[in-house]
Amino acid sequence: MILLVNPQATRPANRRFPLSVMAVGAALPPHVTWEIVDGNLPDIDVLGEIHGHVARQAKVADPVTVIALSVMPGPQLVSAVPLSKALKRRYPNIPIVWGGNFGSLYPEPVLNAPYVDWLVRGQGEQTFVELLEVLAGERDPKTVAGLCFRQADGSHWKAPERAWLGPNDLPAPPYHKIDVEQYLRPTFLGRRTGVYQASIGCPYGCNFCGVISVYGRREKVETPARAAERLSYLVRNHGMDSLHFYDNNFFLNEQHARAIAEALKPLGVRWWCEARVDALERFSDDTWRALRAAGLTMVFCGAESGSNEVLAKMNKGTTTDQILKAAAKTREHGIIPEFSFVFGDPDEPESEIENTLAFIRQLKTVNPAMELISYFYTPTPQRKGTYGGVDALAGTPDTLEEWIEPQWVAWMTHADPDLPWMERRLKARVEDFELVLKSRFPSVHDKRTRKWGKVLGSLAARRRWARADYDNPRLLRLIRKWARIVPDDSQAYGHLRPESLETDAPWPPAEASTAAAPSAADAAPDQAPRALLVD
Ligand code: B12
Ligand code: SF4
Repeated sequence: MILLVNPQATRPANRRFPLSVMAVGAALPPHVTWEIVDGNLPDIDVLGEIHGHVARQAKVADPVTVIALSVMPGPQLVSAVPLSKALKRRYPNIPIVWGGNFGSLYPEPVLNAPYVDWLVRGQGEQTFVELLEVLAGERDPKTVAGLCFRQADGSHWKAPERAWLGPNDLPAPPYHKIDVEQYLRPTFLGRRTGVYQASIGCPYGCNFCGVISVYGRREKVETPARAAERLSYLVRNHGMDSLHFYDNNFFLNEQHARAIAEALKPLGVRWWCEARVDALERFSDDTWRALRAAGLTMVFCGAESGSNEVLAKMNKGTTTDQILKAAAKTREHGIIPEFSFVFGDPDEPESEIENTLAFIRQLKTVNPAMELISYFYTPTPQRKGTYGGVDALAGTPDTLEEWIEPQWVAWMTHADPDLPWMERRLKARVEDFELVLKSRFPSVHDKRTRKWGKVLGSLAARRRWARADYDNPRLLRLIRKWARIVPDDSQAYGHLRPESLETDAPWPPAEASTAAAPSAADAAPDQAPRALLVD
């Protein structure tokens, strides 16, 4: 049996289908048995679950032969490192495999980790099947594209990348392997929101983006009719009423958008997707109407900056004029736009921040329903180089232990990157702006502020917003604090609790055991830190 593990990446309340491990499992040959262990489920003890599987399978003629983890940069990495160590310590003879975005971007630290045996880079389905052939002694690991490992002399073997397949050539998500009911959760879109990815990659070339580093500048899309057929299963059998598309770039062009609208309309779901402003502003009114009628409720656009020079420097391929036009179109058709901005241009951080803040005000006038998502500039993958006229960024860590230190997690999540050109006062300026804006116009996603807090905050922020005065909004901070609904668990995004990492035993372990039965120590929930979770 193969265990496919999704280490905890988010609060249980925000769990979604673990599509990454579902995709890998779906592609396994029929004779291979497999199970998913999802660390995002409420109250799950991941190690305990794995121990249970290992113990049970040892008694039947189908022992666990591989434990494979999906690892995304950020909090999931923080969960995956101690989990992998604990597993290797407990089961030194079961190969530990990593796949997912982190190792695809940063293979070296994964290959330096003695508790990870194999790394699958890029698309995982075929590579993982071929790895199983390697483990069965049927093939030379060096013949497997996308596979990486430590060689006997300690050097790293990194196979050439694998030519990846589009969604039409891959199996459907295996919903029968998860408890679907556990994952259809309420969101702004509906009471039972699901997730789906109907394309892979992105054809654009924004030079800060991790997607093209993994998939190249290409996108392959699933035929809309095929996607709709898969989704109709969830609507019919599980009452899914809304949907979040994970695609990096949902609409290839207008014709594709129309085909999507036609295929999704009969499902009667409200949906969210990501799109480019240059694609959106070209859509005819008929297409906008068709999308609205098909359930498009919110569209996320990487606006990035209020300056055309900076957009050109990012190789974004869009202009501020296109952003404004997309905002106007969404208003006209009653669709909420989410615009994300990246603050902290290395060359002129201060003037660029002011410029972008002024642009966001303008956007808010064009479409008052717009939602703001803000990030701080963090080139991915990090490159050594000259930024803002100074040599900066020493490159990324060589070990996973360093990667899970707070400053690197902050960098991976774009939340609080420690960058030489991004002074604290500039960061505070952006945060204060965001607080004034979000107090004045509470976000539709905000379920954590009590209703009275939203009303009070909006009133208290009125004058500041009108005067563009964002400096140190102490009263708004207080209102936000008072009106906060205490989350139903104690996990908070961005709060790295050092003690949860300190409980992590040193590596290598003093002694390793091959026993299959779980021990109380291994089952301790603190092995996988639950502190750093996405909100
Ligand atoms: C879902 C998702 C999340 C969810 C994760 C839910 C979960 N895992 O349970 C949540 C909301 C938690 C999340 C958070 C973040 N995410 Co995220 N996320 C995504 C998203 C939208 C979809 C991923 C997905 O499921 N795709 C569908 C599956 C089928 O594809 P896949 O994951 O790529 O898996 C394939 C391969 O990677 C590989 N593979 C993956 N796992 C494994 C495991 C094994 C064993 C093998 C063999 C292969 C393998 O094979 C799979 C099939 O081909 C992607 C964007 C995208 N469309 O890819 C961003 C993305 C992965 N996220 C990203 C980022 C940056 C983040 C955050 C850091 C953002 C932030 N500011 O906080 C956080 C922190 C991550 C964390 N918590 O650890 C970036 C990563 C790029 C980068 N910089 O490296 C992406 C690409 C978005 C982007 N456009 O920049 N995210
Ligand atoms: S459009 Fe989005 S996904 Fe595509 S390269 Fe640019 S930032 Fe990345």
